[in-house]
Amino acid sequence: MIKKFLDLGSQPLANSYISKKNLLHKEKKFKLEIGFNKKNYLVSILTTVSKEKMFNKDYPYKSSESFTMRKSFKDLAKKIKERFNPKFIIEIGSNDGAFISNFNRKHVVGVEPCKNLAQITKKNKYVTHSEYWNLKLAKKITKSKKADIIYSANTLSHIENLDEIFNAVNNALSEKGVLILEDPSLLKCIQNVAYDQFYCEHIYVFSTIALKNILKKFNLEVFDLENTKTHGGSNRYYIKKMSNKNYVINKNVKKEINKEIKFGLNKFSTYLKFKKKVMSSKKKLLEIFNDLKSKNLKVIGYGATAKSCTVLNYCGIDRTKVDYFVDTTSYKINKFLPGSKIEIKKYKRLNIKNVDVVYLGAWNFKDEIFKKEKTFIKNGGKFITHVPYPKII
Ligand code: JHZ
Repeated sequence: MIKKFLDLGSQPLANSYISKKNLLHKEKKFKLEIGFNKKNYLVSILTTVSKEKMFNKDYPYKSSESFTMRKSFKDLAKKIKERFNPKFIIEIGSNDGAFISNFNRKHVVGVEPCKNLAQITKKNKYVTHSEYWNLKLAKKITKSKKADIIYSANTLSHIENLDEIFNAVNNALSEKGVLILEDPSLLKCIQNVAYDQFYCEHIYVFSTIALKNILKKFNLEVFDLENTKTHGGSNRYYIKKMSNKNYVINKNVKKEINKEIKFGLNKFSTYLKFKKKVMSSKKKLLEIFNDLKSKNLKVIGYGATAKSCTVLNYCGIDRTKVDYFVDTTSYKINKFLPGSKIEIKKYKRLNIKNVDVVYLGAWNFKDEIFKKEKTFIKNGGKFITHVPYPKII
């Protein structure tokens, strides 16, 4: 039933940054192929990696690293308080606490299997279960009361067994409770040729039409939806039990569904067109890098993202094309990007004296980065982005 439409080659684990002493070790690689399920419209990667290999005590990504994400979580927390006035919130994938830290400790519980991240919220006195979300854990957390809100951002797309997730959610959510999910939008990903949304951790990139089909099995339904700018364009879904008549279904749900169908997210041919665009994106990006090299310009990368791993390894971009990356995440500094083995250095404000062109690994934070680097831009510094098509800006 799942038909493959894209092959992004053999890829290392996207978040497995290499330390200097392991640089010569052979990296384990996995096929990165993407497929479309014609029955429920779900788009997924075809070879999955065990969750223990990806989400463990060494997980490098921290949501709080960016101002954009901190602001997005703060604004949402305010909205949730005003609209739902919840007394008991569970966050699945609480990371370093960027969302839960906006709530009173009495009202919120985090679930975070990556022990290094859970440690941060525990230290800040937030109840955190350092386990994978499942039915057993859901029952344990909601033994005395069910949740008013269950929130999960950029986590559901990382969990292979969706049945397990929604079974557990159904059990933990009160009858009048609301599940809020936030993940990159497939429509935006395809429209923007942002093929780097696909990597080992992103098992799914959801469309509303696929999510609707999955939720139906669990008697859950989307009653409201917001398009957000985070992570290159995401959807925030407000979901309730079908039996809960407290909320009417907002018109914008149908509107989004119509938009997706009009674009063709329910048709395999759309994904074949996407594949062609991805292939020409690779060609164009390589032309840009080769041209810069022929002019002897100094090129570095900005934001050693998980997404960059897909681009660098699919396009075959290595140290011969990009000198090094800069990143603010302490865990990544002085390590090397998986596969391409490009070094990651501690972020320092860009200076035209040291660098000519900067590849935006974190293109999803373009506005935040451009604001920060306005002097570099004013002095003639340039950036490369591959979204929505490779160009120098
Ligand atoms: P960012 C991760 O993906 C992994 P990545 C994960 N699988 C996922 O789904 C998303 O996050 C949510 C740095 N940076 O958010 C910080 C600067 O150095 O695009 C980060 O390393 N300076 C969980 O890795 C990276 O860029 C800056 O000014 O693709 C951004 O990573 C800013 C703004 C960021 O996610």
